[in-house]
Amino acid sequence: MKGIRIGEAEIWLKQGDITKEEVDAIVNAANSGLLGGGGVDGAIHRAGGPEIMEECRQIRAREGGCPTGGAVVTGAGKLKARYVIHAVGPVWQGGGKGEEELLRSAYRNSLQRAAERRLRAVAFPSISTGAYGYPVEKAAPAALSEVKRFLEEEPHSLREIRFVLFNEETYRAYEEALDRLKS
Ligand code: AR6
Repeated sequence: MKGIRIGEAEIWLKQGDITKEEVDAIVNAANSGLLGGGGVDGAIHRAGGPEIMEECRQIRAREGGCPTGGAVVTGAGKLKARYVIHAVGPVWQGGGKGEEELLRSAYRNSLQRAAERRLRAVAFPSISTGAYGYPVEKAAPAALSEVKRFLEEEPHSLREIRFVLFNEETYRAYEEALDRLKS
């Protein structure tokens, strides 16, 4: 595990399966329709049970889903976390379509939703770097610097942000980005 302190909060990196985390909220890498899918989204719905999808359906009926760069909250069903924050990252289209700002926005909005609920501990996956094809060596520094900026500049209740990275390659990319952020 590797970490950095920012004011009263810490950012930690670990390799693992986010569905197992005991935190106030885990973040899902969702799609705008909140329809479920593969990757971390599939794993969260499988482990959490059908209640989460039912709430997603209600949000879709009420608000038409969630825009790219946005984040919406549901309960967490059978998961140990209390909430799931469904964040929608961008599909990578080469980098010239505002992808970095949309990715930063997905992290920022997730943290905003957590702060509104006065949450202390939140776990993130590496949003957009699986099915959505965002290169992880570009996504990792954007994700970490946006979280750091939020913790430094916005009013919040957060004490721990945990990046739970599924594989070695992703973990290494975040580790390198965290080292650069420190220096
Ligand atoms: N815990 C933590 N990370 C995981 C887990 C897990 N259990 N499973 C996979 N990952 P992806 P995206 C990692 O594809 O790129 C879905 O179909 C994975 O290795 O889950 O944002 C949605 O419905 C990768 O590093 O999300 C959307 O349609 C990271 O999570 C679309 O994919 C993100 O990969 C979203 O694509």
